[in-house]
Amino acid sequence: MQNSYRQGYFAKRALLPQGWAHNVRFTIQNGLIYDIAPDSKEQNQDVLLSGPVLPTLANLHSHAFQRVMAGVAEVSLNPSDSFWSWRDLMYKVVQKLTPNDVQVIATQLYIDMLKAGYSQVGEFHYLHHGVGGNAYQQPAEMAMQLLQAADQSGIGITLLPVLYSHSGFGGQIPNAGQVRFIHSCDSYLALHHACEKAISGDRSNDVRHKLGICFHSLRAVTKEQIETVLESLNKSMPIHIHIAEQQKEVQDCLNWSGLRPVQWLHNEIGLDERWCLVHATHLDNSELNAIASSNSVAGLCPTTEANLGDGIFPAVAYENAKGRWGIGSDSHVSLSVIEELRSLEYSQRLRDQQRNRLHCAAQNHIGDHLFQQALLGGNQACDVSLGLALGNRADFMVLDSKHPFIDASESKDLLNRWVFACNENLIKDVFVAGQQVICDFKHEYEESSQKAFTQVIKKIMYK
Ligand code: NGQ
Ligand code: ZN
Repeated sequence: MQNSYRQGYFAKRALLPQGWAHNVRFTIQNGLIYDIAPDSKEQNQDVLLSGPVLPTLANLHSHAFQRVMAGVAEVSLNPSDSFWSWRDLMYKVVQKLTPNDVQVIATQLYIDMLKAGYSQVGEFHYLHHGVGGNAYQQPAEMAMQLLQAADQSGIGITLLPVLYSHSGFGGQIPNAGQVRFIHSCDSYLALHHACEKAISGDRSNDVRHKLGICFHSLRAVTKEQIETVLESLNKSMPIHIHIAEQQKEVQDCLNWSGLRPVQWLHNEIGLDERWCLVHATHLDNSELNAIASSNSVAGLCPTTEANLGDGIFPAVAYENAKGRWGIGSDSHVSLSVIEELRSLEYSQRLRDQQRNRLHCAAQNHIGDHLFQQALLGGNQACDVSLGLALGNRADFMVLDSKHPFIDASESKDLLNRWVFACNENLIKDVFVAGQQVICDFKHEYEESSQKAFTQVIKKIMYK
């Protein structure tokens, strides 16, 4: 898949792990960065990159199918509209989707992610079965649609097949809206092996595809199930779970176990750097410190969390405790790295009635700090190495040098300009594992993908 020829690239400025550098020359071989040096000279056969070069990010939390309903739940139907009434609507959409629909939706979604500066997607995949809950002959049928969508778009995917068995704490039986999600431990392990086979078959040489373990939430699995799965599967894969997103979930967990969700997970299972705790919105101090000191990643999805009315993640306190975090676009009401980062910072400002909340001793530029943290957290949660450094996967994006803010800004201001003062898309070119997937703002298959997606939206939402 990747090119074994070694190609050179040259950028007048590029964001390296140590900060902005000038006259950066790097070469790529087999999809990886073979060498990289600032203060270099352009060489004859080099590709000249036309603007500032940045790493792309991993989008650590996605439910691809939800893109089809993005924006239509913004209708007041009841004074008590909530996360839970949104979920009822989402379950209705779920009942209609065919494997081909999922592939069409995901392909367009992944193209849009690439255009937004994400080059890896953590796909939290729980729509496993046919209508009515009938298992497909091939247990990984739906997962394979997602892998194909990733292949067509050129994005890297960290496939996270989800174990989902129950509707509430203490092993409650699933409800009618959940029948397409449900696995026992045994059937989950079979699914996981089928996914592994799908990835390690034709795609085994592909540095873009990864596999992880996933529990939908503490509502959906029992302690015994978590233990069995973790015991049965490879010990190095990332582990994702939704946790403590809504106050009701915290309260239900307390009623069931006497413990708050993160406390329960920390005490009963244990946390380490393999874990990505998605949302983790509602934390007391001891939970916040437990996540931070375990080196787990908090999987923050600021635009979805705002859209669903979850609450405000305590990011200032969490960063003071040296907590790691990354970003995800989750329900896909927004596909924009900058909007996720900006929303996170602004939520802290609105709560604290202060400015400039997220920064660190080494970095007082908010945009730079946010971008760097999201890069590291996304890498850890999705099991990838993005970032312009030797040996890393050769993923990067080029910003539009024609834009006055990009052209005129000194490097120290560039990320702040982009994150806080630009709404138009300034991502001109995107490369994944050395292959150019976005060229002058466009994706090769964009037109046909958009046509197919339009038909699926009409069929699912308006027929
Ligand atoms: C999901 N999404 O599984 O898609 C969830 C909602 C639930 C978010 N938490 C459903 N954003 O948690 O039960
Ligand atoms: Zn989610």
